[in-house]
Amino acid sequence: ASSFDWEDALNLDHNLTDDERQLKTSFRDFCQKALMPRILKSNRDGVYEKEVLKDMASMGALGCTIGAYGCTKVSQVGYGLIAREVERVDSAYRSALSVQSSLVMHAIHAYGTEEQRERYLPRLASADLVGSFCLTEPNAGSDIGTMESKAKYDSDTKSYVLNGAKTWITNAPVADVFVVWARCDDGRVRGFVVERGTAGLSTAVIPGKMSLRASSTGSVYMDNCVVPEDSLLPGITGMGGPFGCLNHARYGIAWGAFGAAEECLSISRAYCLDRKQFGKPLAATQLIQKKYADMVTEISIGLLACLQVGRLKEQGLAPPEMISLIKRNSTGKSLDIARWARDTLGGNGISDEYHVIRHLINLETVNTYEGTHDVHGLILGRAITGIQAFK
Ligand code: TGC
Ligand code: FAD
Repeated sequence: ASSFDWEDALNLDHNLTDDERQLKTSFRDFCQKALMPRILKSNRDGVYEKEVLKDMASMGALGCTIGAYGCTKVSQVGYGLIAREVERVDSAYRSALSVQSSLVMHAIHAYGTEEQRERYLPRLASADLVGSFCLTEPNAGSDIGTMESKAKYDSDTKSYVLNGAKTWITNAPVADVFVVWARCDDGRVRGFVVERGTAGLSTAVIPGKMSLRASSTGSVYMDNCVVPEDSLLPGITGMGGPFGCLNHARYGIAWGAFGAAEECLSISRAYCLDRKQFGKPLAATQLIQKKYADMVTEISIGLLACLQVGRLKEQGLAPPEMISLIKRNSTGKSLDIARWARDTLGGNGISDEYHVIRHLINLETVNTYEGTHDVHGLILGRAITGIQAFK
């Protein structure tokens, strides 16, 4: 016989391996002890702390599905569980994990040469290097296939000349290594690994960011930036390159967003059990209880969907549309849950001391980046009808 656990309403734990359960517990412990005490000040001051990535590296979290070049090996579900625990603290910290692991390390591991892997992966795994993934441009956001950045090959010097601008790039102001996507002379998009200090490469902070404040976000400018030809990631040509990385990162975000939602539920529940109005705890009112029923329902169903996609991904059976489905569902539902939870805290709900407003504002970004909620809807719409409605 088993009893109902509101924190795991559909018993997701039952479907995890012993290793995954252990991983989840050790990461929850680590995140609460090492990361949680930092976040209030980092978010308030809008400061990215490099130590956070170092701490995650010490836990073997960076590039943790690679299993070589100094990286540990966990299952796809294990990676999702880590993302969930990190985002329970803050989406900015999960962003740091996603960019380093799923976007930068994955690109180098999947598309790079042996020399590139050996040169970069161990130092990215240890956080001695910070990476960034440079895809979005001022004139190409959702419609990223229209990117304008150019890479011109110069056969005399065996180098590429990069020109263009990237914007809204996580880690850009602090990164050592930039995975840059640009269009070559043949009109095809290719990836390049560019190191900070390369002449013609510069970065700038995007000021005034109200969301994901503990993450450093900026622009990258390439002005006749010359890189040797061995900076090219030779293993992929075309938009399948960046999208292949996005498949991994979007999958991790799907797990992570519910970590933030679970934290909002947990804070709200504790608050409303304690807070009395009209002679009884708020948690004793029907309206509040209905909100909790909705939150627990969405979180538990949504996480089971992540688990299903994770298991299929481990077997190479998760097409991009499945990942769009869970990325869209998790981020949209988590944003709703954070809004409901914030409401239950009344005035205190807008104070960062109670954390819910921070998660809520962060989730606005999470619902937008790596493909907006509506763009993933259109990807699914195309798969359902056979008609693309983007253009
Ligand atoms: P479409 O015709 O659909 O595809 C062009 C080529 O790409 C291939 N492809 C994929 N390959 C692998 N995985 C996927 N998910 C793929 N999606 C498409 C496709 O097969 C095709 O290949 P080929 O060889 O036939 O040329 O392209 P489209 O221009 O119609 O695309 C439309 C749309 C909307 C689906 C796409 O542009 C899109 O997904 N837009 C969203 C942009 C986006 O997600 N940007 C993310 C930027 S990175 C970021 O946000 C990081 S945040 C990090 C953090 O802090 O956590
Ligand atoms: P737009 O594409 O201009 O979209 C604006 C609105 O129009 C959205 O609601 C969208 O859904 C809607 N829309 C667009 N097209 C259609 C259509 N055909 N039909 C109906 N509606 C449509 N990018 C990177 O490359 N690397 C990073 O590390 C990175 N980090 C980020 C960090 C943060 C904090 C943020 C906010 C963004 C980051 N991004 C990054 C960029 C992010 O991926 C883009 O913001 C996102 O893809 C949306 O692009 P856009 O902002 O240009 O919006």
